[in-house]
Amino acid sequence: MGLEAWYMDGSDEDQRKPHRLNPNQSVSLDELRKLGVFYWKLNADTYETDPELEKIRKEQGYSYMDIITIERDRLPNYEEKLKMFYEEHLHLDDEIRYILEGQAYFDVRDSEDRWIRIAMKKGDLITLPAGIYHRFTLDETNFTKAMRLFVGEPVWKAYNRPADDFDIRQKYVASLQGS
Ligand code: KMT
Ligand code: NI
Repeated sequence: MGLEAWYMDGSDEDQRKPHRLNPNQSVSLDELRKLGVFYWKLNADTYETDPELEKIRKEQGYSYMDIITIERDRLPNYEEKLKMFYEEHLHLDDEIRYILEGQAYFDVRDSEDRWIRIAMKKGDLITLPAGIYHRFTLDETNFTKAMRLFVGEPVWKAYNRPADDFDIRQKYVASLQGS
């Protein structure tokens, strides 16, 4: 299959839990595409020499890459960073992440401002468009190792919501019309 995604419940319980609705309301790759979210499945065991990854990087212009391990005692300022990652925010550029080990959730807002939770597992590469409101959390396994890709020199700056007046936000919202 592909990637699993679903609409979230509104409970304040632990962010690391799945937060599925009951009954579950899943979200297809097609629906994600309409939001500008794109996905590839790769073989993470061979990421260092994978021609498929090379092809994507070349075609998409992902010249920059680094690897981040998100785990207590491995990531400096772990608690603080996780808190930041889970604040609803946007970036001026696409956010591109490839899960090499472990798993995690990316949450994105749909066109009606509902939260969609995207379960990312080993081998999943995702791109979130510039201007989309989103957030990130580990799941209950508390560990992931991810490749961060970027077009040119990376800019990690996040703008927390509300950032509705930003050009990139307006451009993103306009891109949703008629799709
Ligand atoms: C972001 O901007 O939300 C992040 O970089 C999330 C953590 S990277 C796996
Ligand atoms: Ni982000």
